Amino acid sequence: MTATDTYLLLRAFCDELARCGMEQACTSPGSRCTPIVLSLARHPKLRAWSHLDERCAGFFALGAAKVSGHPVAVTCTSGTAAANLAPAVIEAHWARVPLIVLTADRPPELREVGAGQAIDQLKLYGDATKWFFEFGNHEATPERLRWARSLACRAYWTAVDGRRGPVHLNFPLREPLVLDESLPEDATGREDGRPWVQYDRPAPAPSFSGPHPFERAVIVAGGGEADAETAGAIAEFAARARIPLIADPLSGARQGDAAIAHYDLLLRNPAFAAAHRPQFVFRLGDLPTSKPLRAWLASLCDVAQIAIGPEPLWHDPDGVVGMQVVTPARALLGGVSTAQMVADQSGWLESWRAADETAAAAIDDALGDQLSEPLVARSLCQWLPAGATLFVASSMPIRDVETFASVRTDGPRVLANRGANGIDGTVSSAFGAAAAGNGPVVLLIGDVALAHDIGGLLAARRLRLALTIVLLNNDGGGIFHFLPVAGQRDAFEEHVATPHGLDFGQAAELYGCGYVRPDDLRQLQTVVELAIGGNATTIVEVRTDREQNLELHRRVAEAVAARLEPDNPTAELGPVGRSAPRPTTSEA
Ligand SMILES: Cc1ncc(C[n+]2csc(CCOP(=O)(O)OP(=O)(O)O)c2C)c(N)n1
Repeated sequence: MTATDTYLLLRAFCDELARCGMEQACTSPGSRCTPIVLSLARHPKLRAWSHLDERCAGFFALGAAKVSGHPVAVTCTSGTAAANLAPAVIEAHWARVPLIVLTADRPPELREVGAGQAIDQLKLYGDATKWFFEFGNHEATPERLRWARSLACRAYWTAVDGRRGPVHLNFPLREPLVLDESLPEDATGREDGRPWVQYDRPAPAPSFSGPHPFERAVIVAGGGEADAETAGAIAEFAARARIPLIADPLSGARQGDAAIAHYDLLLRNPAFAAAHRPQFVFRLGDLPTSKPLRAWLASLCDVAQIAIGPEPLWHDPDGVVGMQVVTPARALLGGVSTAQMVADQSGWLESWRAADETAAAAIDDALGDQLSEPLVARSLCQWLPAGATLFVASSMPIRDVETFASVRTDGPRVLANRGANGIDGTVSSAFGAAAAGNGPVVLLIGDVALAHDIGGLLAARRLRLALTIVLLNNDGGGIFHFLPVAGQRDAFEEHVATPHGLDFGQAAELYGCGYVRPDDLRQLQTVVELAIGGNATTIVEVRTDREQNLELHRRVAEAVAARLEPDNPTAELGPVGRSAPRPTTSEA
């Protein structure tokens, strides 16, 4: 077996991934991975993005796969390099994002004998991958080349079929790792650029045998199935059926006449929650983050709750879902006849809508026009054009976008890494989204998350990618002020809030990014508009204060409660009493 055999097999394998529809790959340097890196980089139909850090490479691939909808390959050398892909692989598993992970490895004779960079890479990512395969070492016979092509198709189709997710192939590679001769022309693929194995799973005809008509129904739409057409179809169905649509921005469905934006603040109010008790709940996609929404759904244990999606997600921590309808929401909703809907809902939707508008007015009054974390989140969702992508970091940014974004039909696409809710890799994922998409990408991120993936900024200069990074810098983890741990004064600041005092202007300089610090809302709008119209990466820093942020969230919740119940301005605020909205504690 020669280097030529290795390269012929890898060329056929990568060619097949491209024929199936893969457009992008991420590489990282090393010796052992050289044949894989070169095979990906040299394929004329693949765009290979080079990274120094495997953790960044993995998260970049994840962002690119989210935006393109196609699997993205990521490769690295052996040893801890492969372990550094684990956070992105785990996120991809939980978020149902197709990745094709190609790790280079020592051949068997160099394992467990003291050779360098040799760790156990077999099934390294455990159950986080849908499929693991050890490629082995082979001569590039016609049979083996066909097998390599078929194997690549299997990797691709496995990643996208059913519940999407990552697959892992491990390649033991023997020296020599570079070619000593040039490869012959490749004539081993099928004609017309077709994949070796085409794959078809005909969609089942949609039929809905669930309960109907849907009197006093609500739809809860979360992230996960967020292609624009599905989101539009959900919004259109809800408007037609007069069903309130509780839409997480990650669903893309916070649009149209039935969308309810401020459910987090509305459902804090027990009187509202009780008066708006539904008879049916249709749950689409992931469970949204909002704690009051989750608590409300959990309290509806005697209500018919029906989860609908192309695969069962089991997002039901409280065991209240009574039916799983396994079909794409879009196909199903399109098949529901008007006879199954109730024409007269006696003001059901109107009542939700009126409350939502009341909440929106209260929010606007309480926030005013002073730069604050909620106002930045709300404003970005109002300003960004259709065609833009807003990538939102975990912690308070995702919660503020969920709580404060308005209903908007031509809004930006909202993406986040919410599979495992990590703050890691967010900068890299946003760059991946910028690499794979067409429109401008804006990243809304806290300072700890930015510091965590500061190396991701390398993509700005090395890969010449444009990203507008709106940084909410409260010098630490602001989310923790909302949690009981904030009372543990002896250790809170140092060990939980973790202020760092970083000067992000210097980071911008180091990584070759633009840097602006707007003073007010109008300036922020101007710099964001300029930045998204340009072709460079810019950090737009907004300084905030963690304590004041907590206080502001509390004031907004009070303002909404007072507006909903004008006779009782000190009304109970729901699960968190009179304190500010609380994040899901188990997560932070
Ligand atoms: C990889 C990872 N490590 C730790 C956490 C726990 N965590 C949740 S939020 C948070 C702080 C985030 O701070 P920042 O990004 O500044 O946002 P803010 O809380 O100020 O909104 C941390 C450490 C996590 N979610 N993921």
